[in-house]
Amino acid sequence: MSRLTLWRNARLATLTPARGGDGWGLIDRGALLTEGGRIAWVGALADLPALARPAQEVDLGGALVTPGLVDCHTHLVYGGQRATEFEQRLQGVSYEAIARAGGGIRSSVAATRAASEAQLLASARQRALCLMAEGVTTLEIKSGYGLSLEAEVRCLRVARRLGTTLPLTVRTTFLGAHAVPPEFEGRPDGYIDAVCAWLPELHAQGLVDAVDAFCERIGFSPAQTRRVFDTAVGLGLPVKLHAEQLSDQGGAALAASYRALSCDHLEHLSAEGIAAMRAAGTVAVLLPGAYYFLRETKLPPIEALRAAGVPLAVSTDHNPGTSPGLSLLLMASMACTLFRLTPLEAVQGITVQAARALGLADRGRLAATQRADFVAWNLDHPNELAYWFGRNPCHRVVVGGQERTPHGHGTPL
Ligand code: DI6
Ligand code: FE
Repeated sequence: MSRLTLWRNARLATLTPARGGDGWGLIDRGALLTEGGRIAWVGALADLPALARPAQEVDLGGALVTPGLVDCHTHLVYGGQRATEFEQRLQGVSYEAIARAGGGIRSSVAATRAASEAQLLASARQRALCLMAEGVTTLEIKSGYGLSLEAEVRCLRVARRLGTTLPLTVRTTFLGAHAVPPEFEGRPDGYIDAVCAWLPELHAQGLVDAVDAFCERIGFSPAQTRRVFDTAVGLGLPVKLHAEQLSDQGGAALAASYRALSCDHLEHLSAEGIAAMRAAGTVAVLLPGAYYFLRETKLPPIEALRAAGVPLAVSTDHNPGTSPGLSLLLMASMACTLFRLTPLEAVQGITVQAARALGLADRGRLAATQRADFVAWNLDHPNELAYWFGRNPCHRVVVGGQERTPHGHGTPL
């Protein structure tokens, strides 16, 4: 029997431009044919191959359909919250000063260590459901609030568990080099030794898809970052980097020399960093939520990145300290208003370019052989994805060829 499903009566934004078309790749009166978890064919219904004999048909009611959204940078697993620190920052205490005084990331580390695996799973699951309600079908989750082997294992296991129990793909990233934990106070190199020793163990347990570090004055030096990357590359793991968020450490060029999948934040990125990222094909992940919540004023060099042809992704950076937001669509909006991306760039940034930042070439566009992850929206045009905020237009979500339930969170127009 045919395993083909025909999804008809859709207006498609394929993000695969036809010759002479714009980047949206719009197809009116469109249809998708899926086979198992993959897209077998995409086009105008009138062009459906005569040989296609779908076993079932689904009427999408004329809805706008885009690829499933990809949130490529989150710190979703942690204990507690940091609203009091937010109040301190509003009183004028800087994020760096709070970190240096032992608060910041370290306070989330204490709360994470104190939480059970079941508690961490329950809170992270609620956050994942928020992102999923807006059409996220692939989610990256970093560790980095455990900072001991046992607690990092716990956080990565929770991330993996979300991927096996919820209808979405989860990619895990080991961010042991996020901050120096209290037991290594004053001994950052000793802590990096430990991180490098844990990584083979975590990898052997199948818990790590990529390795990240926080290269910053209040994080780790380029030399320390290099040691983490050498260990990752020795295990065949791809790397990415929190680079030039608060200062220019030359982190982007360093990461590019390891063919990093992405460099993230980049407010203080230099021309050399841009050139190195371009040469290495490294994606720039823009995080307007952190820029907004830290009330930053220094913009990432968007125009220079665009001129160099560096791919631009956009993500929530969801975390308790610098970006407690759980709306990828709001990030798309802020990527336009704060960072001056076009709506098309912002939507590419939460789909195809975000997938690229995770090293995933099989998603982010609607095209034959891509994963059958797509979203039907209560919208007329895909540029509205970066336009509305505080409204969820997500109508139906299909993951791996299966409609996800509960799917209806949309507000009818
Ligand atoms: N940069 C960030 O914005 C997050 N981590 C990082 O390296 C913030 C982490 C936190 O403040 O809890
Ligand atoms: Fe981050």
